[in-house]
Amino acid sequence: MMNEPPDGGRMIVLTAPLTEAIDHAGYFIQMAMASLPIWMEGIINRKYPKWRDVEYNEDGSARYMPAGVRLVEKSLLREYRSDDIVACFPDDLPKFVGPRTRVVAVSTHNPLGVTFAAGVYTSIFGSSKMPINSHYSRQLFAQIKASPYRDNFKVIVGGSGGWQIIQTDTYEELSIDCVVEGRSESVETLELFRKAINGEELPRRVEVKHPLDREGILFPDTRTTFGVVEMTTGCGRRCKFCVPDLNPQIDLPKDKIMEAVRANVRNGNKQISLATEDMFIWGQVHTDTPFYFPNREALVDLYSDIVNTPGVEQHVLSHSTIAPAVVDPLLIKQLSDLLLPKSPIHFPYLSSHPEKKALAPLIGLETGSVRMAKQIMSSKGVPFSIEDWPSVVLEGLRVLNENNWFPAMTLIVGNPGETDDDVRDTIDLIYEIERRGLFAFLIPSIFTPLHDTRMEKEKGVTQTRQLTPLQWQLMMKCWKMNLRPGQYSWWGPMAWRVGSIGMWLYKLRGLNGPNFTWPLLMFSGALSEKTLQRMGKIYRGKPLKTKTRAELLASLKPKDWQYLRADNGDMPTAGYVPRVAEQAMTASP
Ligand code: B12
Ligand code: SF4
Repeated sequence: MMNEPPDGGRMIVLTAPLTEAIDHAGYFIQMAMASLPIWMEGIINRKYPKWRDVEYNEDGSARYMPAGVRLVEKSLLREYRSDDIVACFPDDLPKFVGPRTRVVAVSTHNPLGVTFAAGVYTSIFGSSKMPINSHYSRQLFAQIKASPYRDNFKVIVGGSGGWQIIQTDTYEELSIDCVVEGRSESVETLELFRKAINGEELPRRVEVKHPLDREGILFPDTRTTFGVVEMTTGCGRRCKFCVPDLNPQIDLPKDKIMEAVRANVRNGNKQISLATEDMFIWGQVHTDTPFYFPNREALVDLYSDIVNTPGVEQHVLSHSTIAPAVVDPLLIKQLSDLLLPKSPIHFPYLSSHPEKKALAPLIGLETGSVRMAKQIMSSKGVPFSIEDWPSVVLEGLRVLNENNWFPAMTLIVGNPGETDDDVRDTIDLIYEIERRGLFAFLIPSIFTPLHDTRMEKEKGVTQTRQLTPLQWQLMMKCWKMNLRPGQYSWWGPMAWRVGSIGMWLYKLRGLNGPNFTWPLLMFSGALSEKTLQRMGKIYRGKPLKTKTRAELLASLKPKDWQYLRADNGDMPTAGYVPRVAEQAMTASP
């Protein structure tokens, strides 16, 4: 930061790490950069040579920024003039940070890569602390630290990854004055900016309140990265490890959502994605119907208006739960008819759509062990009993796959108290997915106690070397199954065999310990699973006998039957005696 900006800089400068701000190539590139270590950046560069080419407004400010930055901007505009505030990409900080600057505010999703999924893959590959995204986040903080005006301004950090700074106590190292936990709309956040502008000392950490109703949430009126527009906050299923569920359950008003969609399009965005923990609660929050019976008409109406907005060429789903697919398969079908034509995702070997399009929301599977599920997420499958979790997963996935939804499903490995039996139960479910020809992109991650959750103080597995052979096997089996659609070429399987064994010899053997060896051989396909089982080196899941959709519906409490839609079929009838939850398994093949 050598040259002084001609106007003395802006009073408030907002930014985010480059890797979190780019609006290029869709969600996957950012997820990959959160998980791959920096030494693998070349792969991203080769696949997406233009990923660093960002777009600008005329004044040099960022054409797009993550939705979090946009809301901080919007929140501040309630009190400050627009020419006092700018949102810019990291490389452009020298254009805007000057003697006038009093606050540099950074929004970050995952600055140090210590969250679930992201941490585990970098640690498998050897450098647990430096995913690509983390490298760029640190670079941003280093740039701010080196500013010649650093003594004149305060650095405030917020966003869903702020807790990582608190937990690792990296304030000094990264030159951060204050981390805000919570939303920018809150009056406490504004108060903090006021203090910073007055040059007052800031507390290290501030927890601010979440708005309790729809009216308290602001919407972006400029372009957001990937066209992210909030749809809901909170969730309601109360999983113990979950952060977003700690927020109040709110579904945001359609007119505001649509305004933000139009604002994105006006500013050149062709893609929209509604941010939510569970898209299916929208339209059913605080109504007379429990939120876990989706409001089909409202959802179809909302998504229809979004994809039919002139200028919206692409739409991607974010998060959802799986039980709604069992509750209302027709809703899934109707949404597919609407959303598939605008989906940028293609699964040539899986999709039955004429253009091979697919939908891929992120859904939590977490565990196949009912014992574990009861402990950590007893309401994950409501309205169904958690006893039926494996059935809900399999039936939900069947409905989704039939409609060309191929979700990314997360699994948590190494939950506190997880036994070999629990892992075996999860492996059983994964094999059952394979046996039934179902497909989900399975993303196992090592349990990470997230700040403020009800599992914050609990400890599971902390390093890949601590994983048991079964836990490794579960991870590698998931990855092996993920590669199925990519293995239809003659060279695919061979490349994997040679590649994985080479990688093991070169780097991974020492890092991940001996428990990793046989599961890796299983993953590579160098030895068949049957052979490995005969050698006693792996466990091949046993077939599961689970409930059908009709049996699942019949197991609901009769008072809930009124919320089922008859046009889906399988309606329970009075006098039906549901089977006892059948966890019985037949013998191993
Ligand atoms: C859309 C989304 C994505 C998208 C796009 C992200 C982007 N760059 O825009 C994609 C798919 C790429 C993505 C990727 C990942 N994501 Co994500 N993502 C989301 C999601 C659904 C919405 C985020 C969002 O934009 N919300 C709307 C905005 C307005 O909310 P916000 O950013 O939190 O901002 C508010 C406050 O935090 C605050 N605020 C924000 N910034 C600042 C700054 C200051 C200074 C202040 C004062 C306040 C403040 O004010 C805002 C409201 O007014 C959330 C879940 C959720 N509902 O939040 C998960 C979520 C944030 N993601 C999560 C995770 C784990 C990831 C990945 C690590 C997953 C993976 N393994 O690949 C990666 C990391 C990506 C990276 N670059 O490192 C976790 C975060 C966990 C954590 N950090 O502790 C969440 C909470 C999902 C979950 N249920 O667990 N994600
Ligand atoms: S279903 Fe997902 S978002 Fe909802 S509480 Fe559980 S983990 Fe959180």
